[in-house]
Amino acid sequence: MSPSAISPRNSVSSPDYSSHPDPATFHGYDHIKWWVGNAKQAASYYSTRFGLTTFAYRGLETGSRYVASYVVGHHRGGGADTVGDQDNVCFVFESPLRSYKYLPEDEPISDAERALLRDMHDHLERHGDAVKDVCFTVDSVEGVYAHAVADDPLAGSDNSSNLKRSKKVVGVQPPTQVHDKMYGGSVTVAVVSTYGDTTHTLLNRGDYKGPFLPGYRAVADTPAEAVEAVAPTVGLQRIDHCVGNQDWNEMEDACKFYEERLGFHRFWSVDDKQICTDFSALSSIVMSSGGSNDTVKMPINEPAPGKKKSQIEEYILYNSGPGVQHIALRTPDIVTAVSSLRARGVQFIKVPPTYYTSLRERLASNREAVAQGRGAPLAWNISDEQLEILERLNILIDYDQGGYLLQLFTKPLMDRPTVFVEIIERNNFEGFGAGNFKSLFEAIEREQAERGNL
Ligand code: TYF
Ligand code: FE
Repeated sequence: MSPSAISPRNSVSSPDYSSHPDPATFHGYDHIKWWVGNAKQAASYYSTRFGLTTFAYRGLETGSRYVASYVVGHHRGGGADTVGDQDNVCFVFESPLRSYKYLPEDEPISDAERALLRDMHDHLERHGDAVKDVCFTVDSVEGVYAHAVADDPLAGSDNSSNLKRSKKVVGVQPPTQVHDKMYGGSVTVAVVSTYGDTTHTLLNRGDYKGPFLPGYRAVADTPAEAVEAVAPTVGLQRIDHCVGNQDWNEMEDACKFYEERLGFHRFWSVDDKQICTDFSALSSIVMSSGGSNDTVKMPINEPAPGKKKSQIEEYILYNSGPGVQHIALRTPDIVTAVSSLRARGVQFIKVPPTYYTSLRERLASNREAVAQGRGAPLAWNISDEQLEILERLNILIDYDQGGYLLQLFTKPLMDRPTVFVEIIERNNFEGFGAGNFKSLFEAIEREQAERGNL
């Protein structure tokens, strides 16, 4: 089918919040935590390539004996009012500082620290460098957690609810208040598990006054400042959405988790007839936190039958199961962002020149139809000069009558073809680039072929 025939707007169903906890309780993404083999180098990579800074740290120097943790994002003075306020991009990179298997017998380590070391090493063995946790800021950590873990099989809470839920245990860490000695104030956190080994931290920053979270210290990132002094500004604004890949026939259960346990609703969906190339297909449902703002969007993908191995199957193979596939970072100016990211050595997926030929044809036929009195003019305009710039930077465009989005996808960011980043600029368009799916997936398939994966 012609790609632009799917209008995301038409598929947005009106949410029904009647049986769910107040969805307005989700304020947005606070940060995304990665478990990696070498957090020091990963932090340096994401700060210097993506124009971010390491602004908080926890490790041997701060009394953290088993885990090193670097907080990378925009440092704008610190404190609860600047971190986690949605107008921010924040990644946390963590690595184990010690072996799990080869600790000395008399190592003075707590059971909790030992379990964490084991989980980190298991995660690294199974997934490689990967996203571990997507943290949301919420009004009531207790309220969201209690609803999420109600009738958890092992959590011991009441099973009288008539929600038919999976047998999976969702509660990982019950709501806990954590005080910070150095900066003062406390936060409330809880953790629930979602698809694969991925978790969601629920966070309320309370009256905490420090740079990130209790236990962290503010740090200056002299190396990133040195790069910033010579490299062009990127201008990433916030996390727009974060997508999870599922294995065959697992999408529905993953979506039900967000509906039943977190009170999300289905914002938009496409099936495998709509997202396909000649060789592969996938289905996708966008889960959203709802409320007045829909600030948290967690799209869920699953593979669908095709002639060759789809990008989702390749991901599932190399990630050894479900996990976070891509993180979309929003910018108000994608031309500046992508020019700067390219100048900093970030590599993007390539679409062929025919993509722009066909886009120009579609725009021209719309203008012709309007001139002949058939159909309404688009509410926006991209000039020929702007189109040329977008083509030169290989940026993708999707649109409807009312608005448009500009987007571009990096190549996988690690050796395993697993996680990548999307750069996105939205102009009165809340959709998900359906008009680009075919060209994008064909471009991804060409890269897959280079990896010998078709
Ligand atoms: O925002 C978007 O357009 C993307 C599209 O495997 C997408 O989420 C969907 C599935 C996929 C890669 C990109
Ligand atoms: Fe996306």
